[in-house]
Amino acid sequence: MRFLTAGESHGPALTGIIEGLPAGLVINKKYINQQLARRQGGYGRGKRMSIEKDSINFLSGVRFAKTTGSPLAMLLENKDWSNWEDTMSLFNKDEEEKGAMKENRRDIRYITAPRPGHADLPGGLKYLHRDLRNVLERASARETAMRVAVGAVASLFLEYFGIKVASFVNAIGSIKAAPVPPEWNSEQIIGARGSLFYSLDQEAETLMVEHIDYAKAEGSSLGGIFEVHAEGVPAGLGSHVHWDRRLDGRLTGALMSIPGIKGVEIGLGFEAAARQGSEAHDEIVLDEKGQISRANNRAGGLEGGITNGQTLVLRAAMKPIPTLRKPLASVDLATRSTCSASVERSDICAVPAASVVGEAVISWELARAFLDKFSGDSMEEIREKYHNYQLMVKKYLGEDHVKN
Ligand code: EPS
Repeated sequence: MRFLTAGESHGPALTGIIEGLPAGLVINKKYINQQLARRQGGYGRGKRMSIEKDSINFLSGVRFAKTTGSPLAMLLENKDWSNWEDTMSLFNKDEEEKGAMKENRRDIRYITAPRPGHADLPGGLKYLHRDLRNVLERASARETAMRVAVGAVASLFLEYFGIKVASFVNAIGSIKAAPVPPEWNSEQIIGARGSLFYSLDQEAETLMVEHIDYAKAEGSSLGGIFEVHAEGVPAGLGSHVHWDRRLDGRLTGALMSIPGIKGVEIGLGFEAAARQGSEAHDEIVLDEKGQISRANNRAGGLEGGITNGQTLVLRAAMKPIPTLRKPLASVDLATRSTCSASVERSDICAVPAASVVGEAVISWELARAFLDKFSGDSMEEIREKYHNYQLMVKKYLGEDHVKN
């Protein structure tokens, strides 16, 4: 299963195609739109979010609300496009100008002063773009809206097999929320969704609001940390046998691919480096029912690149958004003179939104790993393979006397 997205932040629309989805998956549009609305929320977002009201359109691959097995094509319109038709014209204006930037063209918003921390300069160097808008339009986190739609389809697939993925915010800048125990279940975590920062600590959120307001007044921005849990994941997804089959690499790679993410952890993460071995692992024990279990979940549900049946716990750190109203120093590439970096409309903080994207990318990678193991072209075929494997695992663990 794979997906592609296309679309610029201020172009007409974002598009996404998922190929390899099994037939027979029920597509719940309302659920997908709820996830899109969550991505638009969170305290600290900019004006763009009041322009857009993301709502998914399906173009193919679904019939009577069920997938057919053919590629699923989705479209998200950019309402803001009507304000950008000149600057982002697909043909007319650019063709007229033959690629040259004319200063007298005031209606076209060219960018030549790269923002430190954004893709502007490296993207300009790589593609030899003189107008850095060609870079930022695609580097913009607007693209993550389609990834949330794709991830929501993946989570509909996972929920069918009892797997739930949920996220929450545990820090905005230097303000930390109280830690959440690794055994917290998804229902408790989903309780974070209604709050300003999607965190589980209302007291910390009061301080987070002040922190954002201060950063805004300073013309600055803030990053933070979010956490993703996946519950009900069977043991045996991923593999230790080859580097690119290790699921921890795939999951963390997916999180790192979200714009602004600079660090990722699984389970204890960086803290494990400071602990002794005796304090860093999860002892294998027999629980009160006599079943093989684990004393805790420091590994975050992954050992040897394979899921071990415990809840997956991943964390990601997002840097502050690089667009600053009080901009950092830059050099204008058109004039080679020192200047202030360009200022675009932006967010002060998008960590709550990133937590929703995190949930989406983890759902996607888990659905892929699930299909790697229980591959099939229809939901029925996959369900049967999964069911058989569950019986085999019970037998392997000597629990086959337990009624299924
Ligand atoms: C975003 C859309 C963008 C930004 C933001 C995230 O819209 P616009 O550029 O029109 O304001 O609000 O993107 C960035 C901060 C960035 O650096 O790319 C979105 O839909 O998430």
